[in-house]
Amino acid sequence: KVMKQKKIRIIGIQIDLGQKQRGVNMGPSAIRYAGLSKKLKRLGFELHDSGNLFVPVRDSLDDEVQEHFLHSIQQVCQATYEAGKQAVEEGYIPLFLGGDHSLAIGTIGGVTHSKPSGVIWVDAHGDANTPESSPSGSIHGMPVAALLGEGYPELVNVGRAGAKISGKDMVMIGIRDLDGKEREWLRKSGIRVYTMRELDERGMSIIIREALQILEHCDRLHVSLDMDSLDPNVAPGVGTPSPGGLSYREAQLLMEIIADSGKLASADLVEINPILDHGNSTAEIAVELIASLFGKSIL
Ligand code: 6HN
Ligand code: MN
Ligand code: MN
Ligand code: MN
Repeated sequence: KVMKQKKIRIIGIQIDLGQKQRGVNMGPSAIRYAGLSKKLKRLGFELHDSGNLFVPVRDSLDDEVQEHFLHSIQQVCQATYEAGKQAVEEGYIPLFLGGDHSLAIGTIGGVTHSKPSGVIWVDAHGDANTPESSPSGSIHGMPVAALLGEGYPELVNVGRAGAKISGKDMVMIGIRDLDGKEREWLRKSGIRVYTMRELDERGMSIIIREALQILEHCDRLHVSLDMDSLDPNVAPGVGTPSPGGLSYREAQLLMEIIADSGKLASADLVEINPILDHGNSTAEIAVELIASLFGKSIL
């Protein structure tokens, strides 16, 4: 199957407010520097890089530290929502470059504004904490709960009131690091969670085909790719590394099989921290994965 849409809009979001490490705000630059536009153009896409959305500089927000930057994250997610909604309405596939994963509250909200979408969440983590369950307080650990209607009302109600998706419209792949209450919440959420254990036992090919079957009722798919889903030996430039992750080949196969579905309609590429990277290797791998997600094939 071939993708129907041939126009991509790149939207950079230099947000580092959802977590504690410095440097993840440099992600959009690192990804562009790694040659994203050129690779996607070579695949025959029309490309529109809309630049970066406004994100306040962390050092200018000392008064928000106690509140985990909730107010500014809400504002950035609201702007992200609008940008995602507009891109879809104008016939683009939005490709959001992060920044930390808190931005997914805006991206997934925005792309589901007028049409529903299934979500494939690729991550070491569940990102399904609420302010009560979170051990860190960091908002990048909360977007899934917020998208399903739980947690800070300021985040739940970004763009439009209430939940943006339901559990049956989401699958998670690569999961290996959950907090106690987060685990309980996920079990009841209706989200199909493919852990690393299940992946090791059954293999990526079988799992992603099954996941696409679960999302068969969705005409459009959003992929949220957190680069910490990969093993830290492969992708060291991330703020919350977790051992025992996807190999480069597993991640490639995942992207290739999703591309085959012909249903990719939007994507996030998040959590790249160039300060912690070896050279620019994590961004370079990310660009290779995105090319496969957009249909690059070997032969
Ligand atoms: N991410 N579960 C941890 C927390 O602080 O809530 C880690 C979250 C990581 C979030 O990688 O996008
Ligand atoms: Mn994440
Ligand atoms: Mn993660
Ligand atoms: Mn706190």
